[in-house]
Amino acid sequence: MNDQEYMRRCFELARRGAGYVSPNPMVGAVLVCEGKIIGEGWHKAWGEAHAEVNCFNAVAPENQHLVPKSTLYCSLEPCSHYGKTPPCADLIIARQVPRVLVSNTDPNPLVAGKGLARLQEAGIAVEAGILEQEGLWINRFFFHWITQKRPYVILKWAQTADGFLGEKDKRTVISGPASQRLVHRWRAESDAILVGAGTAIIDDPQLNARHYFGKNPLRVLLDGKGSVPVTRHLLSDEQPTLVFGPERAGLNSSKTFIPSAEMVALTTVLDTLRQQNLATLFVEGGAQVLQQCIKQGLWDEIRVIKSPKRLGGGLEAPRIPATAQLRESFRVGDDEVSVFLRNNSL
Ligand code: AOF
Ligand code: ZN
Repeated sequence: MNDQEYMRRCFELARRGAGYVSPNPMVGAVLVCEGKIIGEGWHKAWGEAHAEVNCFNAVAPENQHLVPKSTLYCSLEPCSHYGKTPPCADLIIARQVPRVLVSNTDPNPLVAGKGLARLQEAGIAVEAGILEQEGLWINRFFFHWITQKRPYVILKWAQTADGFLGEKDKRTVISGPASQRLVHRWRAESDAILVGAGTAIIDDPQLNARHYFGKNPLRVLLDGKGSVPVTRHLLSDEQPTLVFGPERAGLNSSKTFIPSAEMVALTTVLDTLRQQNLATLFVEGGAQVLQQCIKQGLWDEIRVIKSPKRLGGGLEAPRIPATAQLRESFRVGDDEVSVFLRNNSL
């Protein structure tokens, strides 16, 4: 295997942390001695050990003597700061690894090149930029979080082939069962999920990841007028919901209210989420909330599921902004999924 292939392995391992590490990056590490992988690790959950630590810990006792002859591949620059764990750069130096290859440097101001510098000062051969674009893509939420200091906003909707979200004032099933699974994966990989009052009333969604695996995102409801009946899932079940709107009596303690204007300001929502370290927001509707996000430029990615069904009328789907860049398009069952990006440097 060559350097790129080992780095791809780091990315695969890193992805295992999806949904669990935010707002930290997903990071994978692989230790290679004479063409053989002797250790692999990844950052498994926020606040827990970094990828490098897990990688060293995975080396079998009989291979420990090989560590000072190995190359460490790491999808992100090893850290140099005391955070919730000690600096990985110090561990790498202590374990006498002679060579370290990374994909991305860490934009976190606490690290930002200092990790690589420390390794070099200790005489370690260092190379950065291996599959850099892939690394930036995989960790786009993290890079956005560090540089923009607000959650990465993903808009999602399902529409018919003739451009409708559904019939007016009626729950309409548009996408197929395979797309539903994909949506639940997207939910599991998001920190928070947002809907407006109309969707909560008409669709009564649960907004959890029950058809996939992994954690459920924090549900966020815009209910400035307090019009959502307390019998709806978002207000009545056991899962937490953050509600922007007037407090309602008699609900269980998993519901939190934030007083707001009748027309809840999206910037206030994003600010509140940022303060709670929630780095990704998945917006599932309805039409009005999606339109507002687009109008105010508060989006980073749009995921559209297009079904072959036709409705001939109803609630119109939002228009994709002219500046959006199509990143990928693929079929899921009978549906077509398209992913658009705002930032075309990715
Ligand atoms: C690494 N390896 O696997 C990760 C790194 O609060 P802490 O101590 O967990 O530090 C979090 C920061 O460390 C995070 O913002 C990012 O800069 C870096 N993440 N670094 O060497 C890892 N996850
Ligand atoms: Zn670290």
